[in-house]
Formats: sequence, structure tokens, C-alpha cells
Amino acid sequence: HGLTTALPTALERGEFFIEYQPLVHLGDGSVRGAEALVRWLHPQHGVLGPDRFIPLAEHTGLIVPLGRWVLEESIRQARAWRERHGEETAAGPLRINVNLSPCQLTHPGLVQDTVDILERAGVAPEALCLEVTESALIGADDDLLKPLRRLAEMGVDIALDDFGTGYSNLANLRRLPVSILKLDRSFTQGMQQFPADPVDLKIVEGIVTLAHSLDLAVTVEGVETGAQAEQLRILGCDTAQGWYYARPGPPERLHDLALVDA
Ligand code: G
Ligand code: G
Ligand code: MN
Ligand code: NA
Repeated sequence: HGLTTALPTALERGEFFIEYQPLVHLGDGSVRGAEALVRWLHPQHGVLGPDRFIPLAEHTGLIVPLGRWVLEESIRQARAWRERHGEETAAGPLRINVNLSPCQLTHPGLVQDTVDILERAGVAPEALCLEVTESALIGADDDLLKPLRRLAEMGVDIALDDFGTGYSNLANLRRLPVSILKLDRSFTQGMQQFPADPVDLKIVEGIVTLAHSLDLAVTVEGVETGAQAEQLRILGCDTAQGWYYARPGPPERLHDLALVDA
């Protein structure tokens, strides 16, 4: 496969870049942070999304150095935002969300790499949220959870990404070192009409109640309309992300958004 053989040199040549999508507080509309989403500017094929190369990177092991680069670059960016706005904006500190692939979880260097990167950038662990998919943690044993637990103890937030798409045992949530649930886009889609589908409302309401009773915050993904945002706010969701607020974009866009909303 052409893309597979081009991957390692792509990292050396600096062909990867990161777009950032804001995370917005549903209560007051302020920007609280952003999710880092990696892209590949391929010399022949143009911009490729993560779906085109993350599976290849996982298969070849390049995901470890690539993931480390994403972490380093986005934390460096977080530092730049925080310098621009001060550590605390009116809405609190700007935070950065970074996706972790399951292969990174089993890599022994994860905790130390993360500590080193945060220290070098002068960014507090509390500013970082690592997103792990629900499916990556299904049936996870203690060995897999240990690095996440250590990061959580340091103050890093762990978010359960695409929540509701796996078949996790809800009681199992208590065992995981997770502080945020990222509710999958499919639930947000059920809120498109107003009033929303009553079954979807019940499900989201139940998840939010459970999450809050376990001291977990709820972030909703894929918010495309104001009506969705309003219903999700009424249901008690904490933070939202989606095209209604902003598409993933260059880091400079966060400057303007944060200045307007903070
Ligand atoms: O918006 P986008 O098409 O970029 O996101 C598609 C998927 O790619 C998302 O599910 C996201 O979790 C994943 N993704 C984006 N960036 C990264 C990354 O840096 N590492 C990993 N492992 N996954 C990522
Ligand atoms: O990590 P995760 O799979 O959640 O990554 C987010 C994915 O969702 C990315 O592919 C991103 O481009 C996409 N996305 C972000 N906001 C929206 C939205 O409002 N609607 C839709 N359909 N997709 C979105
Ligand atoms: Mn994610
Ligand atoms: Na997701």
C-alpha cells in the first residue's frame, strides 16, 4: 500500500498538521478548550483525514511516534493559547483534548512521555484531557488501566470517547479512571427536531443522570444546530462540540473565539 510506505517519511518531513475544534460550555457559551484532530498533507493526494491513515499507523506501529508528535504539538499550542489569554480566562483555563489510540495505551512510554512533554512546555496536567474510546476500554484489565490511572492521579482528565456506541457495562464505569463522558454524535442527531425524539431524550437524560451521580462531566459531540444545543443544555449536558460552534480549523481561530467568548 502506497500510503503505508509513505507514513514514516511523512512524519520526518513534517507533512502532518493539526486542526482544532472548540469545546464550548453549554451553560454560558464560552470556549473552554479544543480537541486536536490530526491531518496529513500528502504531496500527491492532498489533505487526508485520520480515517485514511490512523488505522495504517496503528498497524505499522507508527502510531506511537505519531501520537507523541500530536501530543507534543498540541500541548505546545495549548501553551501558546494560555500565554495569549493568561492562565485563566474569565471562563477558566483553556484546555486541550488529545485522542489516544489503543496501541498507545499499551506502549510502556506513555506516562513518562506525557510527563516530559507537559514539563517541557510548562503546561499543567490539569490542562490536558486524553480521549480514549469506549471500545478500547471494554474488558480492560488492570495492566491496561494502570497508566491511565497514573495520569489521572497527576491531574490529567481522561474522557471516554464515542460513549454509547460500544456495549459497555454501565456499572463498569466506576472502575475506570475516567472523569468525562463524550456522548457519541448519534445521540445528538436524535435532537435535530424540536421537540426531540422522546426515546432519545430519555436515553440522554438517563446517561447524564448516571454520569453526574458518578461525578463525571458530559460532553456532547456533533452539535450542528442551536435547537440541539438548547435541548442538550436543558438535559444537563456540560460541554458541547460541533459545527454549530465551529468546524475543526487552524489554531489561530481559537484566538478569536476565545477572545470573543471568554
Ligand atoms: O474530524 P476527524 O475526521 O478528524 O476525526 C476522525 C476520527 O479520527 C476521530 O474519531 C478521532 O478520534 C480520530 N483522530 C483524530 N486525531 C487523532 C489522533 O491524533 N490520534 C488518534 N488516535 N485518533 C485521532
Ligand atoms: O474523536 P471523534 O471521533 O469524536 O472526532 C470527531 C469527529 O467528528 C471528527 O471527524 C470531526 O470532524 C467530526 N465532527 C465534529 N463536529 C461535527 C458535527 O457537528 N457534525 C458531524 N457530522 N461531524 C462532526
Ligand atoms: Mn475524540
Ligand atoms: Na467521538
